[in-house]
Amino acid sequence: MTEDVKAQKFSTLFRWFDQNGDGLLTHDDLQGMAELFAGLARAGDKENASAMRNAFETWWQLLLAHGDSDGSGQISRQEFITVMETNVTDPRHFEEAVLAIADALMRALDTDGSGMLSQAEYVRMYDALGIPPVHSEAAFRLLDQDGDGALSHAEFRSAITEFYLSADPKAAGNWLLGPIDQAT
Ligand SMILES: [Ca+2]
Ligand SMILES: [Ca+2]
Ligand SMILES: [Ca+2]
Repeated sequence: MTEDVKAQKFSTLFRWFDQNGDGLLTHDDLQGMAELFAGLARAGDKENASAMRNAFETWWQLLLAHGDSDGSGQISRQEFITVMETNVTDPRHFEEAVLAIADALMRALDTDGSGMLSQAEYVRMYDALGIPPVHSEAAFRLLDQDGDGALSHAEFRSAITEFYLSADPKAAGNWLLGPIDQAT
């Protein structure tokens, strides 16, 4: 049963990444995601924008190299779930793809340069990335583990890591994208 939670989260992620909604992931979908993320960086913040673009490209190359089992150049939902579990969440790949995006995203969202994300800075991510904002306040409270009213870099990283690695249905990080899919 525990693996089901991860499959549900990766299924939710797949639906979000499939920008044109055709039920397959292609290079275009991942580039579309990269542009959504890069758009959160302030004008002139080339460093974080290009870090996010590069990390999405790395992610796509991992999907293609390890997940495209039928060699179609497209990744199906089942191929995505499998390659996420077996390969992308492998520590060395997780760092260069997923956490590289998380680190640049955190810096891009921290518009006042405080080193922490206020609720307003955090919530801005939802609209811009096309995540339904209805659960953003609840998510913020869950992810703010020490309850000081702001997300530290460590709290943000831990939320992302829990979303991808935890099989615990109650993990706070599961809330990153709102409620997870109930069926895969
Ligand atoms: Ca697609
Ligand atoms: Ca801040
Ligand atoms: Ca905090």
